Amino acid sequence: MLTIYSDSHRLQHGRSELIDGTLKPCFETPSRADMVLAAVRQRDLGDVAHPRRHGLEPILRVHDEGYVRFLETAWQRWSEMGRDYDALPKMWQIRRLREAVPEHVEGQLCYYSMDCGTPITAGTWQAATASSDVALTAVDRLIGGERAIFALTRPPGHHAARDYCGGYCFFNNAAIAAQALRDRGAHRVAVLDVDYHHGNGTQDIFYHRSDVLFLSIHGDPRTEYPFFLGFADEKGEGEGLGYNFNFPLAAGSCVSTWFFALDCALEQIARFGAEALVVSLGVDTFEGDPISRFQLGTPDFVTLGARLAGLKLPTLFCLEGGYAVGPIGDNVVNVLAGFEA
Ligand code: Q9C
Ligand code: ZN
Repeated sequence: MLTIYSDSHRLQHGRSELIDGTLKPCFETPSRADMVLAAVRQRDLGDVAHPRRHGLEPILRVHDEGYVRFLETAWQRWSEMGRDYDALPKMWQIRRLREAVPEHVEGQLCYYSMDCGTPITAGTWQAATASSDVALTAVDRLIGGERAIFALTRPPGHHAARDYCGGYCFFNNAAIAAQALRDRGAHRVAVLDVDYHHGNGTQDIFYHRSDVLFLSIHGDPRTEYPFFLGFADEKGEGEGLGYNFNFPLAAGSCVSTWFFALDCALEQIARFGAEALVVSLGVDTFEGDPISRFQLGTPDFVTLGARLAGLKLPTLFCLEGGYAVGPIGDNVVNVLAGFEA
């Protein structure tokens, strides 16, 4: 399987996130992508190609222009105030506060974010646009006739909604790819999110649409991040009613429970008649993940890949989460190798 990869991911290297009431070193690190690339090479998955630049147009198909311009200018405006540490928001536009977009960069940082774990740094814009270019180049190759492509996207994307960042995500690579597939002729596209966390951003982007089916298997938001979305009764709205499926599973759920949910999701994708599949591939479902609580073992990821291959669809894998850095490469490559076996 071909991998698309860019070194520019290293430009996103946040210092800290607010976790358990204290600033801790970011879990989302450059070493994650380095480890995945090393495993791709070591296990001979296939060629590794660099992305081609696609510009902002395909990003603006799913993201709000004000949000995109904010990300483009945020670091410069922040650092002009004499700050050289990461930009993190410290309050939000909660109930009964005014909804207008603030003028000041600090207010905008709060307006365009969902949490305190997603630092904007000097290299964020370049890394995030490169990550989307990785996904879009994978789309080019899929349209060109490849059966499956691995987009080694970092920073990840699935928590980024139309107009906010969060959960270590800035641009929603999987959503941008799904939209690009639609724009280039696929009538129905399914996005399956197997990351431990609900793909709130992807759900947000496609919630009112029937041409992109979104399905997510994740830790129950009653106890797990992102808390405010990902419940089973979110089924889509308007045209999109019946095209959104959430499979929240209790934290600590066993492997067979997880695979039962996967079977339900695959059945819906087949029923929908998808012409292409985008997989938001987080491996934070791993038993050893430091911030998540499912129990998949390294060999289970081979099974996941094999089941996905059973759909017999052109498939684009986008990397999302996975924070057990040592095993992340084997876990990811197991999915891809299982798909190809
Ligand atoms: N301060 C992905 O797996 N954890 N994102 C809560 C917030 C955030 C995970 C900490 C988890 C986000 C792509
Ligand atoms: Zn995750």
